[in-house]
Amino acid sequence: MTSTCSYELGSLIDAVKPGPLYRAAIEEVAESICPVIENNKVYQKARVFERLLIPDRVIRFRVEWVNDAGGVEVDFGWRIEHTNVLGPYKGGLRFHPEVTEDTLHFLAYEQCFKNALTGQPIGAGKGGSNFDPKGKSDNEVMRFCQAFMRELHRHIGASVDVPAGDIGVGGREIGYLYGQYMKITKRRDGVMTGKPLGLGGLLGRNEATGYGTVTFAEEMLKHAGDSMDGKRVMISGSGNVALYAAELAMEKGGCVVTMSDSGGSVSFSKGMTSEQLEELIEFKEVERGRLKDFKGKGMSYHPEARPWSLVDADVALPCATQLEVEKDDAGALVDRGVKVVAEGANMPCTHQARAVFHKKGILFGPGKAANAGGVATSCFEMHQNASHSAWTKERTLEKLHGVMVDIHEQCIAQAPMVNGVVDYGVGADRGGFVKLADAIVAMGV
Ligand code: NDP
Ligand code: 2IT
Repeated sequence: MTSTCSYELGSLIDAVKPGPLYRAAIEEVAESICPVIENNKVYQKARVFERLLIPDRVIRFRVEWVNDAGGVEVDFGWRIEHTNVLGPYKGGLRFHPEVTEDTLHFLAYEQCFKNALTGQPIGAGKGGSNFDPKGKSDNEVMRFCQAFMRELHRHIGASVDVPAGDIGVGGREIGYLYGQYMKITKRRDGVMTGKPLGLGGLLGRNEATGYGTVTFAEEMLKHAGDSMDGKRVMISGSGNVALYAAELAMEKGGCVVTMSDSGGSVSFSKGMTSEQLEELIEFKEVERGRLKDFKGKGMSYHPEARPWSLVDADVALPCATQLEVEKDDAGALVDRGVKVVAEGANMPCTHQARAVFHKKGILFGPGKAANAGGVATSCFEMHQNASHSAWTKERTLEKLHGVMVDIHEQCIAQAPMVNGVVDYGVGADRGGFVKLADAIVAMGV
């Protein structure tokens, strides 16, 4: 890929020795932005690409806590503060047994470009732990979160570093984390976003990522002279992003035909009804159940299956995790009739899957653009907290809509056409990069 770039990026990437996920994220961006750097001596002189490869700092710590049986548990904790050139470090925390430093490096890097695209004053970071909340009691989750914050509180601040949720970290976890922060520091300054409403959370933040993804997909459809109305929509995941993507897709006249979790997928022969979605939200958010135990009319459960080959669809929204759409899955999506893919998750489609979409003329909305509504709305929560005010849900959702339309426009402005379709992947990378690069140049060395 970088072999065609006259500005030598390949060896710079090798020097950083990224893990496989971080390497995939870097290489994708490098390919997109190479022409921008080649044509800009100022960026070359300031070495902006290199300066974005190495995070400002990586904080790694031990999290020790006591389980319900009285045993001592020990986990890793991380916070990667990637760049604060555009604003305070900003990005979620992920609690999942497969989390490694490589996972968080890739997520923090993606966050740089995504946050830049939002047009909000936010830098980029990511954190988390290999702790697995699944199967843990509420008290165990609380004790883990308190232990995590015992160290994290030293590093964060409302204008320094503002964490939020991600996989395995929702309102419950943010409540425990922020509660512990308040106890230790006696501050209630909104240092985390995605907070429960009583702790200063924002109406609409819960919905924001999924709603934003659907809004982005709809903008892609509109640009191609179409709409969401009547479309069959395949969704993966059944967590925060997936559930609210389903809600807005249905509100816009779409017919949701699949959902999934790490155990398998469900398909809906005539589309999920709004009653079923309401039950699923309760089942997942409150009862914390598994999809295999979620039963309903017109539903089939497919153990250990991804959704992509199960049913015909027009639109696919991967909203679970990274690398969940591989080359063969992309082929299956094409065979099933999908014309638009928008990533609710971070990097769910592999490079090879993206190549299939490009070759087949499928419209592809990368996560950096399509799921940016979550972090943009987090920034609204920061505004709300800093101004000691209370926003209405309508105000939040209206502003979220504006941000997503604007990101779509930025992508269009920067994107080349490939096989007659807009290359949103390149558009998003270039749009985010130029903002970061200009700020890095302005900052000096
Ligand atoms: P949740 O923890 O709420 O939900 C995650 C969903 O994905 C669950 O259904 C989970 O199933 C499934 N999942 C997780 N890991 C795997 C896996 N290895 N294989 C198959 N399924 C899996 O997380 P979110 O909805 O918040 O996050 C989903 C994605 O969206 C992530 O990529 C995240 O980085 C991204 N994102 C989230 C934002 C947010 O605001 N929350 C903002 C922007 C992006 P199970 O319960 O069985 O594990
Ligand atoms: O990947 C993401 O953008 C998130 N998990 C949300 C980050 C945030 O700070 O709201």
